[in-house]
Amino acid sequence: MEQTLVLVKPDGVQRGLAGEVISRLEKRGLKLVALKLMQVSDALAREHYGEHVERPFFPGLVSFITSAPIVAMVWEGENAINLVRKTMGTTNPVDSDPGTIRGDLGINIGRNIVHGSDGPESAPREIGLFFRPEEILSYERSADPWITEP
Ligand code: IDP
Ligand code: MG
Repeated sequence: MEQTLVLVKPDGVQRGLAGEVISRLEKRGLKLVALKLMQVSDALAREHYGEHVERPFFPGLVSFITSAPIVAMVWEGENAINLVRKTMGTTNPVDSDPGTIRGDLGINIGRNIVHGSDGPESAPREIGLFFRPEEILSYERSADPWITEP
Protein backbone atom coordinates (compact mmCIF):
# COMPACT_ATOMS: atom_id res chain seq x y z
CA MET A 1 0.00 0.00 0.00
CA GLU A 2 1.26 3.48 -0.84
CA GLN A 3 2.93 5.48 1.96
CA THR A 4 3.91 9.15 2.17
CA LEU A 5 5.82 11.38 4.58
CA VAL A 6 3.91 14.25 6.20
CA LEU A 7 5.52 16.87 8.43
CA VAL A 8 3.70 19.40 10.55
CA LYS A 9 6.31 22.14 10.27
CA PRO A 10 7.44 24.31 13.23
CA ASP A 11 4.80 26.97 12.48
CA GLY A 12 2.05 24.34 12.59
CA VAL A 13 3.25 22.90 15.90
CA GLN A 14 3.74 26.36 17.46
CA ARG A 15 0.27 27.44 16.34
CA GLY A 16 -1.34 24.32 17.83
CA LEU A 17 -2.35 22.96 14.43
CA ALA A 18 -0.77 19.48 14.66
CA GLY A 19 -4.06 17.95 15.77
CA GLU A 20 -5.93 19.77 13.00
CA VAL A 21 -3.58 18.35 10.35
CA ILE A 22 -3.84 14.83 11.80
CA SER A 23 -7.62 15.13 12.05
CA ARG A 24 -8.02 16.17 8.42
CA LEU A 25 -5.91 13.25 7.17
CA GLU A 26 -7.76 10.81 9.46
CA LYS A 27 -11.11 12.05 8.24
CA ARG A 28 -9.97 11.74 4.65
CA GLY A 29 -9.59 8.02 5.35
CA LEU A 30 -5.82 7.69 5.30
CA LYS A 31 -4.16 5.48 7.92
CA LEU A 32 -1.51 6.78 10.33
CA VAL A 33 1.32 4.23 10.50
CA ALA A 34 4.14 6.24 12.16
CA LEU A 35 4.36 9.43 14.21
CA LYS A 36 6.90 11.33 16.31
CA LEU A 37 7.65 14.79 17.68
CA MET A 38 11.23 15.70 16.82
CA GLN A 39 13.74 18.49 16.38
CA VAL A 40 15.20 18.40 12.85
CA SER A 41 19.00 18.67 12.67
CA ASP A 42 20.76 20.88 10.15
CA ALA A 43 22.06 17.78 8.32
CA LEU A 44 18.60 16.20 8.07
CA ALA A 45 17.06 19.46 6.86
CA ARG A 46 19.70 19.82 4.11
CA GLU A 47 19.22 16.20 3.03
CA HIS A 48 15.41 16.40 3.06
CA TYR A 49 15.30 19.66 1.07
CA GLY A 50 18.38 18.81 -1.06
CA GLU A 51 16.52 19.44 -4.35
CA HIS A 52 16.20 23.13 -3.36
CA VAL A 53 19.86 23.71 -2.39
CA GLU A 54 20.45 26.30 -5.17
CA ARG A 55 17.23 28.25 -4.49
CA PRO A 56 17.42 31.66 -2.77
CA PHE A 57 14.98 30.55 -0.08
CA PHE A 58 17.08 27.48 0.89
CA PRO A 59 19.00 28.98 3.86
CA GLY A 60 15.80 30.42 5.32
CA LEU A 61 13.98 27.13 4.78
CA VAL A 62 16.69 25.15 6.60
CA SER A 63 16.83 27.57 9.53
CA PHE A 64 13.02 27.58 9.76
CA ILE A 65 12.54 23.80 9.70
CA THR A 66 15.25 23.36 12.37
CA SER A 67 13.99 26.23 14.57
CA ALA A 68 11.45 24.32 16.71
CA PRO A 69 9.94 20.83 16.95
CA ILE A 70 8.03 19.25 14.08
CA VAL A 71 5.59 16.33 14.00
CA ALA A 72 6.77 13.70 11.50
CA MET A 73 4.32 11.09 10.25
CA VAL A 74 3.86 8.34 7.70
CA TRP A 75 0.36 8.04 6.22
CA GLU A 76 -0.79 5.05 4.21
CA GLY A 77 -3.57 4.37 1.74
CA GLU A 78 -4.52 3.99 -1.89
CA ASN A 79 -3.06 7.04 -3.71
CA ALA A 80 -1.80 8.38 -0.35
CA ILE A 81 0.84 10.63 -1.95
CA ASN A 82 -1.59 12.40 -4.23
CA LEU A 83 -4.38 12.55 -1.65
CA VAL A 84 -2.09 14.22 0.89
CA ARG A 85 -0.89 16.77 -1.69
CA LYS A 86 -4.49 17.60 -2.61
CA THR A 87 -5.54 17.84 1.05
CA MET A 88 -2.54 20.13 1.77
CA GLY A 89 -3.19 22.54 -1.11
CA THR A 90 -0.68 24.32 -3.36
CA THR A 91 2.75 25.38 -2.05
CA ASN A 92 1.79 29.06 -1.74
CA PRO A 93 -1.23 29.42 0.58
CA VAL A 94 -2.22 32.55 -1.36
CA ASP A 95 -3.17 30.25 -4.23
CA SER A 96 -4.44 27.28 -2.18
CA ASP A 97 -8.11 26.46 -2.49
CA PRO A 98 -10.31 26.97 0.58
CA GLY A 99 -10.98 23.56 2.08
CA THR A 100 -7.29 22.62 1.93
CA ILE A 101 -4.99 22.79 4.95
CA ARG A 102 -2.87 25.61 3.49
CA GLY A 103 -5.90 27.35 1.97
CA ASP A 104 -7.75 27.39 5.29
CA LEU A 105 -4.88 27.95 7.73
CA GLY A 106 -2.06 29.86 6.01
CA ILE A 107 -1.25 33.09 4.18
CA ASN A 108 2.53 32.91 3.51
CA ILE A 109 4.67 30.54 1.40
CA GLY A 110 7.43 30.41 4.02
CA ARG A 111 4.91 29.45 6.73
CA ASN A 112 2.76 26.88 4.97
CA ILE A 113 2.26 24.55 7.95
CA VAL A 114 2.74 21.18 6.36
CA HIS A 115 5.00 19.07 4.13
CA GLY A 116 3.94 16.11 2.02
CA SER A 117 6.10 14.00 -0.30
CA ASP A 118 5.56 14.97 -3.94
CA GLY A 119 5.85 11.63 -5.75
CA PRO A 120 6.64 7.91 -5.76
CA GLU A 121 10.41 8.52 -5.77
CA SER A 122 10.53 11.15 -3.02
CA ALA A 123 8.10 9.40 -0.64
CA PRO A 124 10.21 6.31 0.21
CA ARG A 125 13.38 8.42 0.23
CA GLU A 126 11.90 10.91 2.70
CA ILE A 127 10.29 8.23 4.87
CA GLY A 128 13.73 6.59 5.16
CA LEU A 129 15.28 9.88 6.29
CA PHE A 130 12.81 10.34 9.17
CA PHE A 131 11.91 6.78 10.28
CA ARG A 132 13.58 3.46 10.91
CA PRO A 133 11.63 0.53 9.38
CA GLU A 134 10.59 -0.78 12.81
CA GLU A 135 8.94 2.58 13.64
CA ILE A 136 6.44 2.08 10.80
CA LEU A 137 3.55 -0.12 11.91
CA SER A 138 1.31 -2.47 9.98
CA TYR A 139 -2.17 -2.96 11.45
CA GLU A 140 -5.83 -3.49 10.55
CA ARG A 141 -8.54 -0.91 11.17
CA SER A 142 -12.10 -2.15 11.50
CA ALA A 143 -13.24 0.88 9.46
CA ASP A 144 -11.07 0.00 6.45
CA PRO A 145 -13.85 -1.75 4.46
CA TRP A 146 -16.08 1.29 5.10
CA ILE A 147 -13.43 3.59 3.60
CA THR A 148 -12.17 1.50 0.66
CA GLU A 149 -14.30 -1.03 -1.20
CA PRO A 150 -12.60 -4.39 -0.52
P1 IDP B 1 5.98 21.85 -1.38
O1 IDP B 1 6.22 21.97 0.11
O2 IDP B 1 4.58 22.24 -1.75
O3 IDP B 1 6.38 20.52 -1.93
P2 IDP B 1 8.42 22.90 -2.61
O4 IDP B 1 8.46 23.59 -3.93
O5 IDP B 1 8.96 21.51 -2.54
O6 IDP B 1 6.91 22.95 -2.09
O7 IDP B 1 9.18 23.82 -1.58
C1 IDP B 1 9.52 23.32 -0.29
C2 IDP B 1 9.20 24.36 0.73
O8 IDP B 1 10.07 25.47 0.54
C3 IDP B 1 7.80 24.97 0.64
O9 IDP B 1 6.81 24.20 1.30
C4 IDP B 1 8.00 26.31 1.31
O10 IDP B 1 7.98 26.17 2.74
C5 IDP B 1 9.42 26.67 0.89
N1 IDP B 1 9.40 27.53 -0.29
C6 IDP B 1 9.20 27.17 -1.58
N2 IDP B 1 9.24 28.23 -2.40
C7 IDP B 1 9.48 29.29 -1.61
C8 IDP B 1 9.66 30.70 -1.87
O11 IDP B 1 9.58 31.16 -3.00
N3 IDP B 1 9.90 31.47 -0.77
C9 IDP B 1 9.96 30.99 0.49
N4 IDP B 1 9.83 29.68 0.77
C10 IDP B 1 9.58 28.85 -0.26
MG1 MG C 1 8.24 19.62 -2.13
